[in-house]
Amino acid sequence: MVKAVAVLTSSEGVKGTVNFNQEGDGPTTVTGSVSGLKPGLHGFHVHALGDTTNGCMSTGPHFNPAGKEHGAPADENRHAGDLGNITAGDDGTATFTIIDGQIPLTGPNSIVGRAVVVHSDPDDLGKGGHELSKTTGNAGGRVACGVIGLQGDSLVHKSKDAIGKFPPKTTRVTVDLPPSKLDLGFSKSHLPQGFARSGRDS
Ligand SMILES: [Cu+2]
Ligand SMILES: [Zn+2]
Repeated sequence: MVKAVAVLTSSEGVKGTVNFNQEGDGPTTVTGSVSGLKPGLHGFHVHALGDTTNGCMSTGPHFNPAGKEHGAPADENRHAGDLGNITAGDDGTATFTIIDGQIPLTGPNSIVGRAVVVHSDPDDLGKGGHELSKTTGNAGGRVACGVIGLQGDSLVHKSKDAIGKFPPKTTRVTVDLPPSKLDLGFSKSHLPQGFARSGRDS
């Protein structure tokens, strides 16, 4: 299981958290909650870049490694980043679960390090007939965004491997053994104060 998360921020009071989970080569499950939105539909995409130096404007276009047109999540002709719309209730909060096969968390088309963006208006899913329909879904401004980053559990098995390659910290406590086994050339009583106490970090 690989896990990633994006913390969405905005200059317009919109905020939220979006979680991504992928098991093996299976689809990615996206769950999230975004608050501070106007009620209704809001375009929801993975954009190509994880660059927020100029706010959400610098996150680039929709993530589109296959060079396709903008579309609906179920369309064959869609950007990989096209996740459709999320729907905010009367309280301005959108809570959602999306399962999608084109946004892996590993491999050459991984979305880790890119950005998730919420728009001010509905995404027309490429079918609105507007000049922007086939590129952005005419979803309006970018009201919130966050960079997708790996979450801790993703690296659990790697951490265990790494730990196995280093001596455990308790090997420093060899001063608890009789001085004759230390072969350090001096006795325990001459060790600096504190040296013999434990292997704990200060
Ligand atoms: Cu977008
Ligand atoms: Zn798109």
